[in-house]
Amino acid sequence: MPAIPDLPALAHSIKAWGNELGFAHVGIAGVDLAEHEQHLERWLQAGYHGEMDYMGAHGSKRSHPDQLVPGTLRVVSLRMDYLPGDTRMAQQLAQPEKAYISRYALGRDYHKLVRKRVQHLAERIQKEIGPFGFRAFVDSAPVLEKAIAEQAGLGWIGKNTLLLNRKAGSYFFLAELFVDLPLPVDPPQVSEHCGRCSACLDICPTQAFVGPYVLDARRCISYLTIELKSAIPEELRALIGNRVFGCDDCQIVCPWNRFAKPTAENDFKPRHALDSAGLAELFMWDEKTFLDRTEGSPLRRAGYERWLRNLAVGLGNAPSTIPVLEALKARVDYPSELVREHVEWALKQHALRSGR
Ligand code: B12
Ligand code: SF4
Ligand code: SF4
Repeated sequence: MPAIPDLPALAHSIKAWGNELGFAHVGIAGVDLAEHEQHLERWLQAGYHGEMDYMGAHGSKRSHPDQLVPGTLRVVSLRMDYLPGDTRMAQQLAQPEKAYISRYALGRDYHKLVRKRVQHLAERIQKEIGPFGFRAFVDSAPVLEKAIAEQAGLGWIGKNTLLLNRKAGSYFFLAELFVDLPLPVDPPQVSEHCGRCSACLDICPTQAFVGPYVLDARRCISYLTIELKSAIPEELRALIGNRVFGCDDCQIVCPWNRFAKPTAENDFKPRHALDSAGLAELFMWDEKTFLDRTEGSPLRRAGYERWLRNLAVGLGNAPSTIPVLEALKARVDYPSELVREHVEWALKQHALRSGR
């Protein structure tokens, strides 16, 4: 029979191993997320999830880790920084002919990379104590990741609905290791440090926040450019500006992100100069170029057709320069109805602005 592990010492080692594997912060939570379950239910009832049917598709599993993976007693919550240093976010956003790609998406897709690291952590624990029950998750499963992170003491859920940490801001991914070990839990974060600030709510280009802590995803640019499969609602197109994949405005403006640290992961650094590319240049990529240059990148999630849809919106909001107009005209006969309709809309914006 394997020896019963010294649980406090094991918890301590898990955190140290997590840090060695590139996680900036590791905490341990129990499985009671009752308060968050109610918030989730209200959010779903209001329909704020839009087309993201998966958000409501798993019954109560999302707020009960022990229903998702029976036998789970604790959740090890981990965060990994992703912000590449010197990405000139504000400058890129302020140049309407440039494409703004949200900073988490400039390099390699995080899902596999982070999950593999969590898996390594589990293997390290196994080496120490022998077989035990575990599951590793990053974003892709029905898990209330921010609520778990708050319970594990990694930070608080801010008014922008993201997990914030006083020493690190919010530019990080969250991941979890569900375990069947009765490890000692960390004190949950009970204080919140948004105070009277409302910068994120005020800056949101599409006014997607219904109020503090509540986001109507259907208006969020991240949803519109990444999750939404159909046409982008016309009344929101002008508000999207040059944001073509995700949006960072409610993080850029957050005072706690002054403390964000650049990522140590080379894989998250920008590929193909995506942090400074022009809209017209990206719109002229053919499908093969798109597939080649987005291999292993989060941008693949959009697919080529929606990539063009998003860029057409950006081009419609750009100044009427020759490269912008030529790029749009080159795609007026594009075979996809979705793309054509957005190109027509974009050309109409230029015609309206020039009074034609
Ligand atoms: C669905 C989803 C989205 C949707 C909806 C976002 C949302 N706020 O729910 C869309 C597509 C819009 C989106 C966008 C983004 N996302 Co996202 N997303 C998720 C996902 C899959 C689920 C989030 C969720 O559970 N939503 C359900 C609703 C109910 O939760 P909520 O709005 O956060 O509300 C919570 C609190 O605000 C509170 N609450 C709710 N109502 C009320 C009311 C009151 C009065 C109070 C006090 C509290 C309260 O309780 C709720 C439950 O904990 C998670 C991964 C995961 N599995 O958790 C990633 C995740 C949240 N996303 C992430 C990221 C990085 C982003 C973007 C920054 C990407 C980008 N640059 O474009 C944007 C940020 C937009 C924003 N401000 O949230 C990271 C966030 C990391 C962090 N530091 O927090 C996550 C954790 C993925 C990951 N593994 O790293 N996302
Ligand atoms: S990501 Fe952008 S659009 Fe979405 S809530 Fe934040 S500021 Fe608004
Ligand atoms: S911008 Fe202000 S209100 Fe919004 S999350 Fe940051 S501290 Fe909180």
